[in-house]
Amino acid sequence: MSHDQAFWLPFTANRAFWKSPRVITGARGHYYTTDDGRQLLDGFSGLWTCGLGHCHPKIVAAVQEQVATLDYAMGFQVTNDKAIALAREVAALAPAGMGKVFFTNSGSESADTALKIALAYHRARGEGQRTRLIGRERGYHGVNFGGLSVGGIPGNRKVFSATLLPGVDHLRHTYSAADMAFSKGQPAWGAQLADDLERLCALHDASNIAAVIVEPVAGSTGILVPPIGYLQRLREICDRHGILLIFDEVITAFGRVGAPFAAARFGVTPDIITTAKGLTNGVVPMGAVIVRDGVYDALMQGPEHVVELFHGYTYSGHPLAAAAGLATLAAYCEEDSFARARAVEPIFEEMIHSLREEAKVVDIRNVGLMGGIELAPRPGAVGARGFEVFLKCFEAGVVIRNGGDVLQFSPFLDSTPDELGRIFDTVRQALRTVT
Ligand code: PXG
Ligand code: PLP
Repeated sequence: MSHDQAFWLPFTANRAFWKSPRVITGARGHYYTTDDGRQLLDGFSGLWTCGLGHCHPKIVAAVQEQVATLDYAMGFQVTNDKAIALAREVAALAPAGMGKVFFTNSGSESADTALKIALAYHRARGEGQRTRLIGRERGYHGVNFGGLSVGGIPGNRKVFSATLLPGVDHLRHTYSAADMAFSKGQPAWGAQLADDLERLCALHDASNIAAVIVEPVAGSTGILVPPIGYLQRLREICDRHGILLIFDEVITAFGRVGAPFAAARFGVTPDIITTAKGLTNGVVPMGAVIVRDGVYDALMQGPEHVVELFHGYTYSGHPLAAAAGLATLAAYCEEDSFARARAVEPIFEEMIHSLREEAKVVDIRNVGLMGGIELAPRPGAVGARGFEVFLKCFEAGVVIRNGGDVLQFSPFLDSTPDELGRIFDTVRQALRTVT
């Protein structure tokens, strides 16, 4: 038997895929090359990952040099120079007072790491009864058991329902079509939805709750932008009850919302920030969990020779990933990428909302360079219409993504008006031919 189709693709309809495979073999700047020699304009920056463009020359050079200098060094009780340097740079970019950085290899690992740090923190302070974790409906925190448990995407949870973590509850999600459809940027309505946390504090007793984890802007679930004042109110409630606030910024960090972090954009500082994707421009897998100094300090107890946190990955702070991260952060700075993204945002906003009158469009949402166009589902075939628009765009030379019937956009931080115009013209044509 041939093993030509041995690869089991993640989050993919595998049988349909192998009937007409879509295979990328190269990339440069804003374009992919396919195995049949076509050039595709990437409207999704990889998978929210590559805001600086593909094969950025300085990142490529840094990785090439690193792999020939230090391939790997033991990461427990020993480390490498690049990991130390990258932690320093990440901390310098982070909100004031968030000065400690724990490295992982992905967003999923970042989410599980953050939840474990929160539990360890409370225990170290003598509040070991604080074990409950609060997520939010429609939240995505990766696919490992911790992140899946606090996550709120029904399709991801269904099969694993009985084996999710106990002691988890969820805030209601922040979407209400009747109150916020076609909002540009943050919806004016909905700050009061944060009060749902007070309901859970009353139900479980706040003294049992360790942490609340939310995406500042929910990405995978179809771009849910936080209502004005919502994140501030979550912060206030957490402070009132001694609960740690975790922002999952795997998508929103490093320029995606026109700032180093969504925390900076929205003016709310959490206790822990999880990142991945844009940390290395997607070039080498890596995540980072950024922690408020006081949380770290609370854990630095006991005899000095004893490990303070029994957690870590073989590849935490991998030198190749750290070299990519250092070059990536330098490029963001040199190219003024976050301010550029902020400057592109109004053009992106105007163009995405120009699709409002197209048939089948029921909502359009955006903030920073994150955008979603929600389509009415085809009766009896939820998600089919969104997937067909994705396919039509791919055939027409533009890569977008669909999460069910929400078309998703994540253009490069230095996108030009012409590129954005081509992306949305292609989507418009696809919408006019899809049934
Ligand atoms: N948290 C958030 C907020 C994410 O967006 C993860 C955690 C998990 O990261 P890893 O690196 O383990 O995949 C993510 C990942 C989509 C899509 O369609 C988004 C992600 C993954 C797959 C699809 O928007 N984000
Ligand atoms: N499984 C086994 C048998 C291992 O020895 C290890 C690490 O040493 C792991 C899983 C975890 O791998 P990682 O540290 O890459 O997450």
